[in-house]
Amino acid sequence: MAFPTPPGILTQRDVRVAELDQTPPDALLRVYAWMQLARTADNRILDLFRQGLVKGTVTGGQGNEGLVVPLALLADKTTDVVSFTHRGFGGHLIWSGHLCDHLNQYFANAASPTRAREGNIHHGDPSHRSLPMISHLGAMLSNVCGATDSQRRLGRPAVGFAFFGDGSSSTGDIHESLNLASLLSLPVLFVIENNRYAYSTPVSEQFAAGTELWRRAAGYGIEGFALDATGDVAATANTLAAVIEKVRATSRPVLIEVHTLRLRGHAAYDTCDYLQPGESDAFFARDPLPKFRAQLAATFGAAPLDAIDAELGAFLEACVKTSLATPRPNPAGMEAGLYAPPSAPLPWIPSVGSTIENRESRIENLNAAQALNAALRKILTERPESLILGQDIATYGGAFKVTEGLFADFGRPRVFNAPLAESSCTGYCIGLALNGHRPIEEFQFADFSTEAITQIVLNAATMHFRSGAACPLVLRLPCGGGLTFGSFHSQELESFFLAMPGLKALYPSTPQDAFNALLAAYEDHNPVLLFEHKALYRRGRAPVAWDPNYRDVWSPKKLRTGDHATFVTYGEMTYLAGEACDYFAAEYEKTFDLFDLRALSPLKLDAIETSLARTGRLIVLHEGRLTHGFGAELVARLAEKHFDALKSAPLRIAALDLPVPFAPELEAAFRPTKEKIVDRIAAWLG
Ligand SMILES: Cc1ncc(C[n+]2csc(CCOP(=O)(O)OP(=O)(O)O)c2C)c(N)n1
Ligand SMILES: [Mg+2]
Repeated sequence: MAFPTPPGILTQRDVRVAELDQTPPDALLRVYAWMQLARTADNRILDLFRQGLVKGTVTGGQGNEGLVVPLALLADKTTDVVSFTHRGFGGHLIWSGHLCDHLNQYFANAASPTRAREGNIHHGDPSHRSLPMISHLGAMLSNVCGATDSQRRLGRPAVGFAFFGDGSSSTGDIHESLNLASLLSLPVLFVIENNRYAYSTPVSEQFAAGTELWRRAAGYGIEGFALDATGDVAATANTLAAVIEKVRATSRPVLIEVHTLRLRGHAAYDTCDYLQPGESDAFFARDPLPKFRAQLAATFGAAPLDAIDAELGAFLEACVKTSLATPRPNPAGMEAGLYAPPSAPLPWIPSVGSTIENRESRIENLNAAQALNAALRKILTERPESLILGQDIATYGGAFKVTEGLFADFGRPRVFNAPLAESSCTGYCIGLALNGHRPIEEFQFADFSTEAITQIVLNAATMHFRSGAACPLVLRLPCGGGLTFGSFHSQELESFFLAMPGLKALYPSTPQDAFNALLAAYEDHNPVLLFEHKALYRRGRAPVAWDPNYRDVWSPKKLRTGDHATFVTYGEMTYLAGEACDYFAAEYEKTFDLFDLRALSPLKLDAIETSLARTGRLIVLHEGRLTHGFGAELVARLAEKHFDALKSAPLRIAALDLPVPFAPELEAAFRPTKEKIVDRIAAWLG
């Protein structure tokens, strides 16, 4: 459907600093027009919500235009990075797209930029570096850090704009992101939209240490200051222009606390009964828009402003009409949209290494840690968009020495130590990935990935579904027990993560599969969890060769052939399962089809199904806990489909439903061991 032609004044989306000082200051009319459009459109959306035509939560930006509009006009939309908050409608209008695009988002219709899969103001335009927000406040800051760094790594003089409210300033991600930006010297302008409320809670109930939030900047070694965006718009624009240029020139982050307003309460449904008598009137008295209009009328006369208002009003109504007439969304294709489309194989040099000397398909005798190291080295050598980060991975080579030597050979900024900030580091990786880099993040232990749960399962994993943008990340997760590391360094988290949609997951069990899995995960356009069992890192060496079929690691591998049952496992358990198979072949003359699953998401069960249809018996073994464990899904899927072929109830062998206990005797009782596996299967065989 054709969109109405915008009024001429909206064809310009930029204001240059020099324009602010011109006489007469024509650029200020442009600032006014965008502020007025943002205000009237926000008000119109509120009306449409009340009419039942807009669903969800309508959190208007009325009162925040004095900040967001000048800033968005001053930003370099061809280079800079932004993530607006739920008060940033005016910024969205300026950054990219047509008013109809943004209204389509609110109407959640077929033309919505999120394909109606996300609502309210949770859209952006990743291809123009406007990063779509998730509800979880604080989460977007590190994404802005990553995408801005990505721009700088590509040689573009970008500035990132990371907005957050006074309420959001209490989240842990804010601290992590400010520290990370300072540490990495990222040119990000952190903007606190302090409207003195978080929903109904005033700042006095949010902070004990006063409300001069900008003073926190000193704690991060960065500049900070306060700014009132409810006063003179031109003065605000001048201050913003200066700080933007400073950040651009110095590549140092700055924190500004902007005093702003939330004229219509938190959201359309807000009763506002927590406000003091007269407080709302006082907000409206500080509203910058009428003051700005009066100031411009004094310079230009009322006529040009009246003309702008009339044109904008007509345009807004025409856009509402167009968007309302756009068809409702169609659920067809929704499931296919979960993942980014398949990637073409990268043009890898066909060898384990990448140097001129070893370009033939040489076979190396490596343990799994060395195989992963070789794959990382290959990726860093051949793929300029790659970088790796994690705690202690640089000089030290990582807790398990998987990254040994890489820092020495590739240096910063390709290989660097991350601070203990899993959430912001993962968010930073998301930002990098959205801008074309392909980061590989090592978690020191898989257990610590719970610190980044929002970024992994709600942000990265949902990215393609809701925004259409690819988010290629590899998250390396040293997992598993048996090493007397206790509850917080031994867990198997696959079913925990994979209960959420949008993640891929590989769990290699051999050095060759580890090498292949890292290449396959790296070139995938989606976030991929790479589970690396710690006990397998040094379990023994095996030949690792260049394997042109490295992508086969996305399918199960048949390890043994037999008749009596189909035995499915993965990770370290493949070795115990193999020993159990030997035992039953020798002692019971019973043989099993044994499969190493390798890919936990997406599941490709065809070969296993064919086997099950033949054997009629299913054994599933995994190291993680039984209840809600990965085996529950496998058994359910396979039994649902092949119920008629089953000759007996499937057998699930897993860990006890307990935290991982510490002492070796207790851990042995907790985990599947060869003896327990044999006993369970023997009892099952009857
Ligand atoms: C982490 C998180 N906790 C709770 C919420 C629910 N919530 C949505 S908006 C909001 C208030 C946010 O206040 P502030 O950051 O000051 O932004 P404002 O709405 O005032 O612009 C809350 C509590 C959320 N979105 N994210
Ligand atoms: Mg607030």
